[in-house]
Parts: sequence; structure tokens; C-alpha cells
Amino acid sequence: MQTPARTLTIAGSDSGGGAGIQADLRTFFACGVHGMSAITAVTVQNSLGVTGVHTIPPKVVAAQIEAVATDIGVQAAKTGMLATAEIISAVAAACDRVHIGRSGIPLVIDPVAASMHGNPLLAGEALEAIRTELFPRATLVTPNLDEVRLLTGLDVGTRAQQRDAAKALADFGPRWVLVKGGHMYDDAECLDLLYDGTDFIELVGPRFDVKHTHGSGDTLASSITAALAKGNDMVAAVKAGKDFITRSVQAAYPLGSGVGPVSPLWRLPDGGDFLTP
Ligand code: PXL
Repeated sequence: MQTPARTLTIAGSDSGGGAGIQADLRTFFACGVHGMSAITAVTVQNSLGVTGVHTIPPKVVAAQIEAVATDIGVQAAKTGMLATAEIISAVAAACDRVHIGRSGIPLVIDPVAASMHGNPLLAGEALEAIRTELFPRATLVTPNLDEVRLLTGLDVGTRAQQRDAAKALADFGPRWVLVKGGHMYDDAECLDLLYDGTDFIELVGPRFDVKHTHGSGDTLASSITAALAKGNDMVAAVKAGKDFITRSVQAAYPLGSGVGPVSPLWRLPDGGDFLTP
């Protein structure tokens, strides 16, 4: 067997299995790449929300990144929940040491700030570290509109404002910006805006009326990361990720008594029915 492309997620664990590391690894698998993880935090979580967070020592986060990068190798990496400014600084330094980010190995930054239930996943003072330490290292940043507001102070309610937000985010130094329009609920479609500092590319998909969207940002960022690891250019990778998340939202399922996850199970032959007795 040939070794598949290798991808790394630097993110938090969701005990409910819908978001975070668990969403990233199952997306990596469904996209045909080898997934690796540097865990930043353990959340106590179910479909109703997050009731506890235990952060991992920054040194241990950095050591996970360096251990896999120096031996196994990484073709693309992504970050999700980073929890604290101290972890962000450790991640930035470790990525520099193994040439992840900037003009090296592609680095996708999903600036996760809160769960969809509104539970904080990032310390307030860590926003500045995301802007100054991570964005300049990013190949792509993928904020939703809540994260855009936190990072830039801009409220986005129209497609014109989405463009202004992309420009403001580009000023922080990432190579590419993807402003996700999923939270623009008045829009009949779901428009994600990709910007390279010069040109805008509009990626339009259908909007589904589904409640179960837990892990959608993670699944989009990790499918883009998998596509980059396989050698796609950014436009092709983001288009592939957009298609992947659209199908995964369509395949979302109920779980527990709260919000269920988007699902990459559609990608399995027969949706995984081969083990049904
Ligand atoms: O979907 C964002 C996210 C990322 N990482 C972890 C999470 C969540 C949302 O709940 O729990 C660990």
C-alpha cells in the first residue's frame, strides 16, 4: 500500500464526537488522507453543550506537533479550538520549527471562538494572539460571521459587507481569506467568499433548513486541508471543501436531545451499510 497524504489537526476534543478533533479526523478519513492530531483541550460535551474544558499544557501541544512533523511528515495542517493565548504562542513557535505555515506547509486557521451553543472555546484575551501570531502564518483563514465580528469589529449582514470584512481580515496577513456566509440567514443561498488580497471568488451553495449543524466549520476546514495535502491549489481545495460540507450538512443527523452533527458518512459506499446484519 502507498502511504496517503498526511494531515494534522491542532484542536480540541469534543466528547460528543460531533465537532473538534473527532470531526476533523473523520473528515480526513473520508477524504482519503492519514489524519494526525495535536490535542489542545478536552471538552466535556454532549448535544446540549459544553460543561467543562480542561486545557493541555502548551509544551505538550507543541511536542505533539513536532513529534509527528519530524517523523511522519505533514502535507497540510489546520487549527481549531486553541483555548488560550499561551497555547496559541506555543503552536506558532512549534509550527515555525517544523516549517508549517507562511510559505512552508499549508496551514488553515479556523479561528474557533465559541461553540454553536455559545459556550466559549477561546479566552477573550486570546483574540489578539490569533490576529497577531496566527493570521500572519496562515495560508487560509476560515472565520464565520461571529468570528469576523470578534476579530474585526465588523457586523456582516450583506454580501457587500462580506467583502469589506474579507479586506479587513486580509490586513492581518493571511495569504487567503474565506469569509463563510452560512450565518447570513436572510440569504436564500449559502455564499462563502474567498479573497487573496486582490480578487474575490464567490462560492455559492444551497442553504438547507437543518437544525443539526454541529461541527460544520471543522468539517469544512478539514476537508479543505485534506485537499491541500493532496496537492490541490487553494481555489480547487476550497471548492472541494465547499462541496464536501454542503453534502455533509445535507447528511446531518439528530443526536441526543440537542443539536446533532454534520456527517461525512455519505462518502462511504452505501453510507456504511456493509456491516448491517
Ligand atoms: O465547531 C467548533 C468546535 C471546535 N472544537 C471543539 C468544539 C467545537 C464546537 O462545539 O467543541 C472542541
